[in-house]
Amino acid sequence: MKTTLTLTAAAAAVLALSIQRAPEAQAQAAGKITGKISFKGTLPEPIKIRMSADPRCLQANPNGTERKQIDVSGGGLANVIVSIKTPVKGTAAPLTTPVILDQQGCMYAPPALALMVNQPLKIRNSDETLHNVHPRPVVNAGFNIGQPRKGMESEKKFDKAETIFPVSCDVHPWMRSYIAVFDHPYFAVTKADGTFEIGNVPPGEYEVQAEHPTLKIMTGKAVVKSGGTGTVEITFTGK
Ligand SMILES: [Cu+2]
Repeated sequence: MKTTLTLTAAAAAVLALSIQRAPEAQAQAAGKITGKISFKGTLPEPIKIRMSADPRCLQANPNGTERKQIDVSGGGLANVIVSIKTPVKGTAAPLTTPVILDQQGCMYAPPALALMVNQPLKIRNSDETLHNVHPRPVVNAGFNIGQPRKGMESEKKFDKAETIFPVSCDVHPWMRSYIAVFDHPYFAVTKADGTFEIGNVPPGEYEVQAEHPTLKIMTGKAVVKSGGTGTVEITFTGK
């Protein structure tokens, strides 16, 4: 009887110690995924834009402008929306900081953006002319709003995850941006040099997806160790 009691007390002590130590031993620090998305192949000619249809737009771009469908700098591909494709354990906090879609010089800035479900999209008119904002999602509800004056802002949200879809302006048919919506916060848009960083990623092995507005979806793999950086390089190829 006495032996049993002693053992029980020892077991309890071990148990208490393990409970005390458990959070530290199991703590897995979030890491990140970084990398570069590249493009190899023949680049299509940029779309030439003449803005004579709207005197205010013409004033902002007297010599016209152009929009690159595939924007490559030093081999790096800009405006690629990179995200984790495989499910991520745990529930990530929603993103609440608004993402801005600006209309400036009768062009959209940025040319591509990504949002988490229900993250605010702030649409701004920085031009002295009428713009109308017309996203064309398939899964989410679309909308079509006019912004007749400079300085106007509208806030919108998309409540479902959806792959990349276009936004256009019915007044200025050359205007184009692209939006993707995710049900998690693990995404980023590549910078001008094709690089990206997805932060606060729990340790794990991930399939990484790269979506470009006019190219087919590509994937890669990244491994994130506790507190570490997983890297992935994905190359799109043209015709
Ligand atoms: Cu417009």
